[in-house]
Amino acid sequence: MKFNTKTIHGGQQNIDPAYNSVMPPIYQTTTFAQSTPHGHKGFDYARSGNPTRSALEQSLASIENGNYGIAFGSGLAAIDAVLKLLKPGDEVISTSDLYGGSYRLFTSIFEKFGIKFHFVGMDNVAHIEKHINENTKLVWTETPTNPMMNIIDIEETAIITKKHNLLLAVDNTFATAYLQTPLDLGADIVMHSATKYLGGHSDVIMGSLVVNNKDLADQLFFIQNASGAVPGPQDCFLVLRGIKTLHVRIQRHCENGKAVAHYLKSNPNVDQVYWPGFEDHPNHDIATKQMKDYGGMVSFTTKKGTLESAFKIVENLKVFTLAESLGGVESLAGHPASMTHASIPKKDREKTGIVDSLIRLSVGIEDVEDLIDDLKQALN
Ligand code: P1T
Repeated sequence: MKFNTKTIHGGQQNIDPAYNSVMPPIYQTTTFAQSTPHGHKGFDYARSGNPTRSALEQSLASIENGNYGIAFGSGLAAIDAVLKLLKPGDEVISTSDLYGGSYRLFTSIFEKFGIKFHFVGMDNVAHIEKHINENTKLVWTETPTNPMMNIIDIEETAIITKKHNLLLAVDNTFATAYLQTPLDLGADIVMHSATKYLGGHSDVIMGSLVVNNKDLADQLFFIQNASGAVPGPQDCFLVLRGIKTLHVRIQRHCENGKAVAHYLKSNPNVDQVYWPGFEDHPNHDIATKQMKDYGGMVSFTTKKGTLESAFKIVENLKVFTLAESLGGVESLAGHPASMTHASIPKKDREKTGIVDSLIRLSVGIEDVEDLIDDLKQALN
């Protein structure tokens, strides 16, 4: 099956043996009757498993070209489950440019439990190897990164992690499986904030992991049940519905993202524009190699370079909504330094380029002329 067909049919065979409904029923139940207390086959308690969740998990596995999909109550809950594979004393090498909430989870929660994190600029993968020692267990990447749109070479990173017998996890939230499939490039775990493009309509918080290896899947399913951060069946239904239009939505996000990025570059009040489709983007060639297109996320700084100049723009936008999050059909604008990345200390934030005048756009699928007109008036 090719990708677009998989978004609709992948893993969806025999989803309703009772009535053959085309979409899976929403099994709104906490528990399932058992015929015997021992040796029961099938679903029992709904934290451990639910048929609507299973239908979604099979869809997730199918679109990411993996064997096992595992759904969680949020993207952070999915990342939390990956870190629970580790034990005190273990070390993680993470990209230094990543979602602020991932950074906060690493430093405010897991450091307390004795896990050590090294934050490294991974736009050059040679930087990774310098931090590997006998305690290193996991390399955590995000590509394109949030919000600087840096591109990390997944294939080259996987060569390093395989050589040193480390797990490689890729946060694929910005690209989605439509643009890149990290497992095919050698990653062990692909993670999503399904809240974003997979759900696609800004109406559900969810996270997911997809893996190929059975032992790893068993450990993660164990953590999913034992820690209990599972999504409800209504939310699973919504994400499953979102995935069915993922390919058409992402195509339009990419078209509109490209037009907005080029418009911003031509605006005299804009300084830098961060979008991997530009030929002068530092890792444009890697983006072209590993992605089908360049995505709908664009960040930029103002010529004035001040916090006030960025605030004025995001407050004046009318079609773009000033809000956290991304990946929905509607365009959103955010100010990373005071919103999504406020939990990263200012000096660390600025090292990666998250300066006070940086604005991040999640370009939606409205008519692009309306988006550009809106930016034109707000940037005036
Ligand atoms: O919000 P949640 O579903 O828990 O996902 C966390 C997360 C993980 N990884 C990436 C790359 C993300 O962008 C996010 C969430 N990001 C936002 C809310 C945001 O506006 O950037």
